[in-house]
Amino acid sequence: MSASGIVHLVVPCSRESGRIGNFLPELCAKLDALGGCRVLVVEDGSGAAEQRRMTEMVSAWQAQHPVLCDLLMLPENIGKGGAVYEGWARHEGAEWLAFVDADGSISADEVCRLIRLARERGTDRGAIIASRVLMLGRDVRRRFYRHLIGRMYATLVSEILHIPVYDSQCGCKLVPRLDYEAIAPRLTTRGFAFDVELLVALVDSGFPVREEAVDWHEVPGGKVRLLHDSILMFLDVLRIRKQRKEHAMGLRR
Ligand SMILES: Nc1nc2c(ncn2[C@@H]2O[C@H](COP(=O)(O)OP(=O)(O)OP(=O)(O)O)[C@@H](O)[C@H]2O)c(=O)[nH]1
Ligand SMILES: [Mg+2]
Repeated sequence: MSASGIVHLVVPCSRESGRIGNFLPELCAKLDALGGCRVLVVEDGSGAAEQRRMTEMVSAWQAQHPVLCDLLMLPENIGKGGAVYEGWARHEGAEWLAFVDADGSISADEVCRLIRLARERGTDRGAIIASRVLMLGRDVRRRFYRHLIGRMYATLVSEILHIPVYDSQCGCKLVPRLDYEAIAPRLTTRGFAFDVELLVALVDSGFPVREEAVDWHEVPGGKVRLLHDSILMFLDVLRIRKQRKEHAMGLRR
């Protein structure tokens, strides 16, 4: 295990050309300085005009930031999870697979802190996931009703799936590549609930996962339709629970 493991960080983007400029250049500058990281922006099916804008922006930033890879552009929309996994498939041997949301809700400094923490602990001590814990000493700013629905969803996930996770949905996670590769064949969720399935598979396979409280602030322009997507995500959680049972029965047979 290497203390300075290479981090392959995917930034999934769906119509993000309006928001990413406030985050990606700063993130890349900080990761250039940190060293041992690669940033891959994955844009899937947001239309020709949006994809042209993203291509232009990313190639301009690439000229300044060696950390930034060529934009991965996919013709069809495959969901946030689909985009993250497509990006992770291009890991080129990195020790850590990671993603961070494009809107900068988790700052570049916080991303660097999580990477440092993951490296200090080492890949054998497992995944690190960001968690929005409203507590003294942390700065978490989210509109009240979003906080409420988010907490309801997170509590349901934890109760229904019996995993003691506080915040399954926070938009930054780092997973040791070898842990991910061991569970990847059983991951089928490509929408917003993909991280729930990822966590369940890691926990069930005995891989350690640690939540780290982060500073987080809501950035306007999010694409999640609160009620609609929460219902879809809830149905995904029920499906994940069913598939988990089938998987466990398959292992026992
Ligand atoms: N590539 C790709 N990225 C997606 C897709 N859906 C969402 N994303 C990205 O996932 C990240 C999180 O999306 P947001 O719209 O910020 O949603 P959120 O952070 O869960 O929720 P709020 O910001 O609170 O609305 C962003 O980087 C989005 O661009 C998708 O279908 N494809
Ligand atoms: Mg967001």
